[in-house]
Amino acid sequence: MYDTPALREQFPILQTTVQGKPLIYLDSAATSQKPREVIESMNRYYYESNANVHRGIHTLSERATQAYEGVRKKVVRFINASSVREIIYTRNTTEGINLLANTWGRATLTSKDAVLITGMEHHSNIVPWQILQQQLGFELRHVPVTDGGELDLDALPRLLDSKVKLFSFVHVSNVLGTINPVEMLVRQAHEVGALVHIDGAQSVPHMPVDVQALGCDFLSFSSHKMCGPTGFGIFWGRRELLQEMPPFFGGGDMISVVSLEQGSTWAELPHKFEAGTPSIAEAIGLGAAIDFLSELGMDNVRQHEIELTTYAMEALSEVPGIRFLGPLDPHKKGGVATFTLEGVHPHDIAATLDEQGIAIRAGHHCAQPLHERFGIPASARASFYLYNEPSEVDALVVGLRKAQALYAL
Ligand code: C6P
Repeated sequence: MYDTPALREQFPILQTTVQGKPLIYLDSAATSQKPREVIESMNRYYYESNANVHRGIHTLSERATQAYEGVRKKVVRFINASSVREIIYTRNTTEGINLLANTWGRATLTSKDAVLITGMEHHSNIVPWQILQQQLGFELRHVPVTDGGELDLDALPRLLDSKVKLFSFVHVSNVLGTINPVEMLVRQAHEVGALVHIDGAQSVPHMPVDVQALGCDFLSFSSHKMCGPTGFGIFWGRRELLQEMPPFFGGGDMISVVSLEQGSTWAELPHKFEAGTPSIAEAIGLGAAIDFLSELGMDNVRQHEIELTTYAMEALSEVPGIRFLGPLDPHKKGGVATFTLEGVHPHDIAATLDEQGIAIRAGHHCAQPLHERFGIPASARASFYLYNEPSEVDALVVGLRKAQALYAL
């Protein structure tokens, strides 16, 4: 394991104050904080190597291209992909899913088909399919969620039949924290001939993720939740599938030949899916974030979160009127504690905590259908990452008692 106080020193923002109090940042599921090395890697790029990639013959452009393309190898190792050709740069998880819907989905799906999602999806794994459904007329099904916040696997046999061409589901729920049984779900989907897309937004930053071991066909995740910069993400797909898929955006860099008379042909993977000048500094920042996480070891990151979540679930359950959403067992969930507090609106909880320098998220967390399932419009969520400590959980508990004293009848 690593030394958390020493690690915290590497995150400049954790030394800051909010409302005159030391910052306690418990909102890493929304976006993580960035270590100095990530921030400096991006600064270094702008100070020393800024140039467009793939375009210039000059030294700076070659330097920028090497740094930018080198990150693909780091991503390959991080998720155990087979080749850099499978690593598509995007803006975020949302763009990855829209890419899948608008390329594979648009080319494949007909009104005779079905797409299966689940009742615990983030809006970014619901809305792209709904938009496409309106245009193509396929059936959009979902696996229901149990009272305990897990997928209702008993419902799977009636939902997962040969009409289903894609099962797209979240690995770790951003609200419930539930870790879904990916390998088993992939096996069942493949048995009926469906492909599988995993929303890895909340898993890749927090635990080892090996796409070959999971057996999935596509994976999307965001850099900003894993110590990297915003505006950057990864869409991974099996090479033979990507090869067959049409491009997403058209423009510079994604073509082989463009002719006004003959039309255009596409670049080889992965560039077929990457049009226009990309986010170069952000790619380099993600590379530094992957180095940082790899040095810590993703097993250690996961272990730290299990220990902290165990501590948090015990401490929080002492708060009267608290009701948790999702599994209670920290081994079955990611590092989140999502709850409602009797008599206090989640927004009032968050505002009261903010006055004490504590950042959590309140609202529907871009998962409205899930909140509807539990009959609530909103919840409060504390989310933990590799830099959080038990003393911050203690402060959260004190803060919640204050909110109760202020608002509860
Ligand atoms: N969830 C949260 O506070 P983007 O915005 O594209 O980087 O990630 C979208 C996304 C997709 N799937 C899951 C499971 C997610 O948690 C998120 C982002 C943040 O929960 C911001 S809404």
